[in-house]
Amino acid sequence: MLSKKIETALNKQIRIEAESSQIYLSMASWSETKGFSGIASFMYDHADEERMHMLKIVKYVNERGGHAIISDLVAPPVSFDSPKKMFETVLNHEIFVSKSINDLVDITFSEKDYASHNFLQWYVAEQIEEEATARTIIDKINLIGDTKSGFYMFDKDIMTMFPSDQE
Ligand code: OFO
Repeated sequence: MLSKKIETALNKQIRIEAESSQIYLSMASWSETKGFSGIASFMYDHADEERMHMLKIVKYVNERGGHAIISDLVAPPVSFDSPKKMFETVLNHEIFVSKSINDLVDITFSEKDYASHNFLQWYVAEQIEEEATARTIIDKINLIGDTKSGFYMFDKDIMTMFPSDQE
């Protein structure tokens, strides 16, 4: 059985993961309207991944005798100055999510809830990967600079560089 404190913290994380999914969906839509179809596919896939992150917690909370709450969400930004700015937003967002997961892990220690601690290890590893992906993409964009042909190649290659793991 989950303690109230853990249940509340996990419900907060459910909301954060759902908002992450909406942020990536909004980025996908913006990219698609700008003709960046490769970046759009990457973002659509990522929106699905974030939904899976959310669902895993929903199921876990209910399985442990809590009640997963599906709440309203803060609307994501709808447009971005450039792909580079957009990926900087991704990185900052993932750093924020990592902090939230770390705070959650801290709470599992103070509540002596080792099952939840164990459950969250997957998220700890996933956050390392997500931050690294965003950093790598920003590095690549910096390498390309502002050239149209470079961006054309980048847009074509992004899905092969970062295939979706659907998690
Ligand atoms: Fe759920 O990993 Fe990104 O936000």
